Amino acid sequence: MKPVITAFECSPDEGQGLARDMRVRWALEEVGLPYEVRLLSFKALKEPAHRALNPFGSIPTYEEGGLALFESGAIVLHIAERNAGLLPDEPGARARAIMWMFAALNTVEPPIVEREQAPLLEKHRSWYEDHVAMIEERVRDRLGDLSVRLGDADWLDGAFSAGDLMVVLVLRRLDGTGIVAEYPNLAAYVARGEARPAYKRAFADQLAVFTAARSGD
Ligand code: GTB
Repeated sequence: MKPVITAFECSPDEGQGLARDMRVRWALEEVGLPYEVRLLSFKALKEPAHRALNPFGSIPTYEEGGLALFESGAIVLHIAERNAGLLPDEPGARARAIMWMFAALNTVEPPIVEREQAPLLEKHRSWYEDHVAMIEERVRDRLGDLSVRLGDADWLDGAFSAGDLMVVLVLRRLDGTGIVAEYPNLAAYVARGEARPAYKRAFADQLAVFTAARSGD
């Protein structure tokens, strides 16, 4: 039986692949696991049927037989642990790949999400410009450190892993800000991720959902 994931029926990112179902789609494509997608409206997200799967009423979720998971990081880790292609076999390298997944979600992503949300929540405030500048400094701190660690390597720790998948997609959330371009090795790293055939398939699939929703408007 194919796993079933959930995604927005009409994503607010207009198919740019910035919503978190992209992480799960890309992971499933990397390991070659066919899957189905259940599309949800914003209203359906908050209904009891979906909250039974995810108490926070958000996407993505993942169902496989009797197992139901939420949290994109937990879902990608589950996929990566059970299928070859996203985690090295050698125990130390495997632990480090998982460490990079956590670094993406717990260390790199938080100021990026804050940067993303500031215009939506605070634009009318007198201190808005100063606050955005302060958040962007925190984002640059993280990217500067990441850039130094990556150096001229292709991936963060040897072969491409679930850690790179997470870091690439977290950095993509800065699209449109110009900040990643300030670190040419990180910009090239993101481009390498986007060039992977599995990424392209995942991106095309989520874009097709948005395009179909638009054409039905
Ligand atoms: N920590 C959870 C995870 O990693 O799975 C976070 C899940 C989450 O926030 N999901 C969002 C959601 O369902 C979608 S991805 N939000 C609806 C709700 O909670 O009511 C976040 C997202 C949304 C839109 C854009 N965008 O338009 O660019 C980017 C990212």
